[in-house]
Amino acid sequence: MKLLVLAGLLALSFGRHDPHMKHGRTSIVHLFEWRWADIAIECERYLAPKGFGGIQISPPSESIVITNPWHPWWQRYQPISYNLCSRSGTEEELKDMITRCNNVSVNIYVDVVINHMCGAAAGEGNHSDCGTYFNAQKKDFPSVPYSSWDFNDGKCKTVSGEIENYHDIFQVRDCQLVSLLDLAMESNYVRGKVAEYMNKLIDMGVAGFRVDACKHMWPGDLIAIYDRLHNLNTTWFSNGSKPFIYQEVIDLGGEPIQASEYTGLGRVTEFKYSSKLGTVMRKWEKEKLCYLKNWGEGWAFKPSDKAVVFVDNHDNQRGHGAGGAAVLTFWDARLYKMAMGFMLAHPYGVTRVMSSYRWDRRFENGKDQNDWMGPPSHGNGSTKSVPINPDSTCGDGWVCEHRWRQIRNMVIFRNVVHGQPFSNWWDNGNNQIAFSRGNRGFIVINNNDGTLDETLDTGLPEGTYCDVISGDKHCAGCSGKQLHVDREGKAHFYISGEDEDPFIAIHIDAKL
Ligand code: AAO
Repeated sequence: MKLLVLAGLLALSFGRHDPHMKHGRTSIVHLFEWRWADIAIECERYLAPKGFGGIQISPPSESIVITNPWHPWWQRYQPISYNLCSRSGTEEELKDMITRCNNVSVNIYVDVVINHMCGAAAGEGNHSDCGTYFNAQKKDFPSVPYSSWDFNDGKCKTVSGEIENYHDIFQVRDCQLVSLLDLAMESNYVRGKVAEYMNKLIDMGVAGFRVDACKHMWPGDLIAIYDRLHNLNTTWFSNGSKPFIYQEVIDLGGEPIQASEYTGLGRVTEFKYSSKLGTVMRKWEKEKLCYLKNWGEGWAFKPSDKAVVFVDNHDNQRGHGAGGAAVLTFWDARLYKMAMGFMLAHPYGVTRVMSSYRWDRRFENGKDQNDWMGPPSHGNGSTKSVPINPDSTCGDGWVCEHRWRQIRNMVIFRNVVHGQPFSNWWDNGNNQIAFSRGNRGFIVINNNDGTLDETLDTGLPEGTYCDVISGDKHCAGCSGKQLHVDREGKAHFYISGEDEDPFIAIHIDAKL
């Protein structure tokens, strides 16, 4: 009996590790700062046809509005109410977007900011997305409502009231993260309010959550909240489905709080993946691609079924959070595409693709002075919509990495090889590697300066294949390189070290 109860409990919590993606889709795209109306149409015209499984959306809760600096992106990490009213749009628009994306089987995962409200110095008034009144000095958020009772101050033992030392687990959980008003999660009332907010989103049809700043909340408090969450809406999800939970816990080692404290509750964001992959691709710290042979748990990452992985995220692409200078972003397009190619071909983790906007980077003393800049905006600070160019890229400062051919086609590759084993590894002892995913896909990467000129075991059935990095398969043939796999599964690959994209990927659905 006891065993049965335990098995039941395990099954319950395991449910939160499942992203519930449909039709064998496998990847999330983070449409950072996109408006709901743009996301809705992107689901229908692009994400569903190209096989994206879900979207991480920016926090939908009403936040403070900051004008100095001018509407920084990070104002959205300072909620002042749980009204679904933000610079991405209204509750109606959010609802319409969730419905339309679900109708084409693209899941929505919501970035929820529940650890804190706005900064302690935010003042008083109605400088919020939708004009809701709050008073940060008095810790008064009447629209939730929260009052001074609902914050942690009594528990925090630092003089400043802020986290001063990440080696003290009590400070990290009970004090303010960068002076953000820290909610008292052990309070039944606060737990109830947070769960109410998340349940409203679940009932609207979202598939799960990216939970912000989990390191700063006690795992026990989080369990108490997750246990109150509804099952997913049965209009789109099977009966009894638990919301997918992935928790932002930055664990690069060296701190007492470890991501493993949270992996029983849901998945965690594996930051080592981002920082190490950048280091390897840049060949820093004597790293080489050939060392990627045991990538994953072999690199001291969390178990694959507990991790969400990414090459960069909205913080570390601009020097916030953690990962350091090694992190690759769209600014380093050549290496970035290779890193994305590797990530999407490799079986480890649930993959998240970043979709960014450009900003005016200005480095002084090694720091980007404009790391605060918000999304492309009109003069009044409202976010611009995303225009699509005739060549299917995005305009007006939106980067849309997810629409880059090399990345989009590797998202499809990952779906095609889903569930297939990592096999046929080859390397040259240096920065040239190749591997297959069972008998469905094969990738070759040349990060040496010299040429790769090799005949390799692909594991694929005989035939001619279209390289989905240099082109696309279409009805008339292939717009990129063509590769011939012989009866033994061998094919010859030639990749110059000077190629704009020095890698090749072929899969069974790109067989000509
Ligand atoms: C803004 C202003 C602040 C102001 C505040 C309140 O910038 O000056 O005090 O408003 O008025 C975002 C922005 C913040 C912004 C905030 C609110 O990034 O700049 O503050 O919105 O508007 C920690 C947390 C992690 C957090 C990360 C940024 O653990 O949860 O800081 N990420 C999330 C979001 C993020 C958001 C928030 C949380 C807040 O993704 O967008 O902030 O909602 C160490 C620790 C990490 C810690 C970092 C940075 O990392 O381990 O836990 O992350 O420090 O403090 C090596 C180490 C690595 C270390 C790193 C940096 O790499 O290996 O462990 O160095 O020292």
